[in-house]
Amino acid sequence: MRHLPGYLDSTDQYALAGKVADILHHAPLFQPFLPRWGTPLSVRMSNCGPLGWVADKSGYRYQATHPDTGRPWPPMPGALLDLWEAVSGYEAPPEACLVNYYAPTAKMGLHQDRDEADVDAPVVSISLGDRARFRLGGDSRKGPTDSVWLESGDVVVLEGKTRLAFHGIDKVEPGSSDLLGGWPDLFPAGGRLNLTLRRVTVPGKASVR
Ligand SMILES: O=C(O)CCC(=O)C(=O)O
Ligand SMILES: [Mn+2]
Repeated sequence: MRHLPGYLDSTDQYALAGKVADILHHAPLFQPFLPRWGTPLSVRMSNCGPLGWVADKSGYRYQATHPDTGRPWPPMPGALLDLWEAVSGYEAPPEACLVNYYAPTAKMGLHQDRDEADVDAPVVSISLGDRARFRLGGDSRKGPTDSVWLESGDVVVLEGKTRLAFHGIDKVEPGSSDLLGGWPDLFPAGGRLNLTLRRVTVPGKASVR
């Protein structure tokens, strides 16, 4: 994977966190559930862009509307489209930006990002707020893994051999950043945001899956 430490400086991080706060005021964090077991994930989510990723008892999928409010997702901020253009090397714009919010005790188990029809496009993700330990494995759940700490402002690109690699978040280090303290109504406990930009459909083809 490509890790770009400190890609966003503190001014850009603050501006982007403000855009995310606007998004969350229109499209509040929802509680995703593991489809087969119905257990809640510890991360809460929202999205912006034409499509959003959701997880509930009927499965994982992309859809154009918020699962609780039924409203379309807010548009993707221009800063995210620009960032994608600068780092993805991909011909077409992203269609979904998943907003993950990690409260201090949240984590994300090892998984692959593979609900996209287009797996040639990279996945680009941006970290804001508390640092977190990101784990990257190979193309099977059992293989060896490696880990790296992601700090606020870091960008990660999953591309090539790592596009479908297993990955997850082991833990967040509470209190390691004060960025989200700027929005106490949304993030009273601080924590971490991760924005994951994805191309969902193959350019020129209509279907989501
Ligand atoms: O929080 C992260 O850095 C990773 C998030 C992730 O893997 C996902 O949303 O699919
Ligand atoms: Mn992922």
